[in-house]
Order: sequence, then C-alpha cells, then structure tokens
Amino acid sequence: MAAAAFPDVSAIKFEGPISKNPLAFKHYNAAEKVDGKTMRDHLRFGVAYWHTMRGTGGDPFGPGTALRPWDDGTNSVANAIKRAHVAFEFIEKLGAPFYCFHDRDVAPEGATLQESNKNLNAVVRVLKEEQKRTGIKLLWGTANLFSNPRFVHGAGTSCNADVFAFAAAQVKKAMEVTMELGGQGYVFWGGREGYSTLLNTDMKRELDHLAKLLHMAVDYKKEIGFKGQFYIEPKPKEPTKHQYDSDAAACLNFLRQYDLLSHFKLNIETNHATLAGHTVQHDLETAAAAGALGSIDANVGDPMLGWDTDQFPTDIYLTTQIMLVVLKMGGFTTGGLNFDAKVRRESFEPVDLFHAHIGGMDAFARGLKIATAIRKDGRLAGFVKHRYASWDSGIGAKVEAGKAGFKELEDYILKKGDAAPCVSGRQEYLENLINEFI
Ligand code: XLS
Ligand code: NI
Ligand code: NI
Repeated sequence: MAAAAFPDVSAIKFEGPISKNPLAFKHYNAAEKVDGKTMRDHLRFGVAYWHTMRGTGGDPFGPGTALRPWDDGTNSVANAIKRAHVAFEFIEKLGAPFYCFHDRDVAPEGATLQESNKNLNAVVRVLKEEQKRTGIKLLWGTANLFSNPRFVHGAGTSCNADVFAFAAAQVKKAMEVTMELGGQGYVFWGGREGYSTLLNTDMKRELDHLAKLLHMAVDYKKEIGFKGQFYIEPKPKEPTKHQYDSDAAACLNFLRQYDLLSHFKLNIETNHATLAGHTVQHDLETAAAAGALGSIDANVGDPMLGWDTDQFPTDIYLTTQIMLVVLKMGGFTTGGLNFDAKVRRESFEPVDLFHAHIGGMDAFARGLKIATAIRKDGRLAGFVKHRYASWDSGIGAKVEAGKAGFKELEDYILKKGDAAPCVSGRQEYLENLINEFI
C-alpha cells in the first residue's frame, strides 16, 4: 500500500451545524433518514474524475497551478494507476458513494486504439479492485470524444467517416468497461457535436449520423446485456459555437425524431442550462415532464463570467429548487448528483478538493431538508393545484379528457358571456413562502 496522498485528512464526519471544523459535514449525514430514505440514497453524490483527479487549474492565459504531489506528471500507465488509488483514497475519505469518469481521464490514450484499450484495461483492473475494497460505485462512464485532435470536426457528427468509425469503436469499449465496473449509467455528451460555422456544415447529415451512432450504441447495449441507463447531457456551446444537444428541449426533440426516446434520459447540468439561457429548474422540469429526467451534473456558473466555470454549488436557494424537482419526480433511480465541478485555479492545494466537495454536499443536504419541509408543509403544491382547479371538473375536465371541441367550447362561452375572472399569480407571496424555510 502506497503512502496516503492526504495524510492529514481522515474520514470526513458529520459533526452537525454547530461544528467549526472545516473538514466535517455540518448538514450531510449519510445515514440520517429524511422522509423515510437516507441522505445517501436521496442524494447519490458522485465525484467527477476529470475535474478532481485530472484538473490542473490551467486556463487560456496560464498553465495549471494545482499541487498534486502524487502525480509524476507523465502519461504513463503506472502514474494512472497510482492516481486511481489516490482517487479512491479521496472518495472514501469524503464518503461519496459514487464516481464518474471518461475513458481518457482514467487511462492514457495510446498511439493506436489497441494501445489505448490495453492501457484502459490495466487501469480498469485497479478501479475494479478499489470499488470492491471500498464499496464505492460507478454512477456513469463515458468516452472522451472531444480532446484528441482527430475529433476537431466532432465525433458522431464529423465530416470524416473514419473519425465516426473511431468514435464508435471508442464508445463500444467505454460501454464495455462501464458494464464491467457495474456502472449504473452511461453518458453521451457531445463536446464537439456541433459547428463553428454553417458555411461548411451539412446539418441534416450530421444529425442523421449522430442518431446512427446512438442507435448502434442501443443495439450494442442489448447485445452485451448492459443494464445501465443511457443519458444525453445537453449543453448549448463551448467548445463549439453551437452544440446540437443545446438544451433539454432540443435533446428531447432529437431523441423523438430519431426514435431514440425510450432508450435515453437526460443528464442535466446547472451551468449548461444557464449557458442555454435557462434556469436549471427550467431544464429539469422540461426533462421531468417528458419522463426523461435521469441524472444531474451538480455545479454552478458565475454570473460575471459567460462560460462553463464548473463551480461547486453552495447556494442553498439553488439546491432547494433542484431538490424540489427531484423529490417531485420521486427521487433518482439510476442517476445521482455528480459534482461536475472544479476548484478555482487559486485553490491549488490538495485539501481544497475536500473543502469544495464538503461544501457542495452540505448545500445539497440542506436543499434536501428544505425541499422536504416545503413539501410536507404543502402550501406550495396546494397553491399550484388550486391554481388549476378549473381543470378538475366541468368544462376543463372535458377538455383534458378530449371530450370537447371548438363547437362545445363556443356554446359554453356563448352561454356564460365571458370567462371567469383569473386570480393573482402571487409570485411574491410564493417567493416569501420559500424563504420561510431557508
Ligand atoms: C462538459 C461536460 C462534461 C460531461 C461529460 O462541459 O459537462 O464534463 O459531463 O462528458
Ligand atoms: Ni457535465
Ligand atoms: Ni459542463
């Protein structure tokens, strides 16, 4: 057993709200039951391997700053294996039940697909041992189809059929290792599945190809008996100017158009929704209304910066709103809250990784408790129900049941003379009501 990477940090414990220990949970108490279910099972936290283990703090104006003494900076398999052990030391001390990765986060890409697959196999062996040792599970796996220069024009939407073939082969392998590790899901995020200019783009053909890739994945999933949930993760832009999976509605439309909707759910990321000009509640509600809300990439952007800053969520108002939607849909099944978030470039010490995750977990624990209390109180749901009461009987119920047409509605209004007056939306009252609980 190698020396500990975080020798000064022991397992993070719940010490309650009065604790002043920064390396303790004030609100996240994994075993505590909230409305009949443990916080661990409600929140299903995941650690993102790419940010937490591979993030360097580099930005377009300067190189990485992160101090990661266990990492020798090489692209060797030995270094990747060492890093995998560190990852599990971190996740175990943190007490998160899940992690997520891209194939290329965990193992170095080789000169050929064969070599890359061999490297991946070597690290997956270690991940499997570590999962067994710690009980930590894989929330989802994915393939990185955007970093290598071959994907300059996209992967499933590349103008080059060879690149499409490479992407398919890479997804095949990533699905196999996700299955081998007992992954509960598999994510498709199309980093470069979009365009920089329409002048050189055959959009229809690119969309057809993307659907082909996903259909192949669906077929292969059946063939190998992978039971995990497929997800699409919407994002409107960055790195491309326009990504086809731009928001929840665009993804749902694409999936429906290409007869894929029954095979996919959505993985909604806060900062992606806001980049699309929506609130995260908007995209969560859009997905949930279609029965397709699967998982969440928990993070937050910065209102001052217009890109995917992937910050850890600490805003209780935000986590409350997210948990209201999650609880309304009956909780996660295969999905969870994956911290697709990174520490700031200025937060370069290893211990900052703990501060960041602890803050996010505590913020969601509070969001969970607050949302549960709001639901128990019932006034919010009651207000919404009452707002639509005219649909529960009479003419409204007839319309909902498909038993009224234009003529009947005309007769109805001719008899009445005018529609019944509407009542106030009471936005301010409702905002105040939420604050009662925060
Ligand atoms: C990038 C995405 C990415 C996906 C996984 O913006 O959030 O990290 O979650 O490929
Ligand atoms: Ni993400
Ligand atoms: Ni993102």
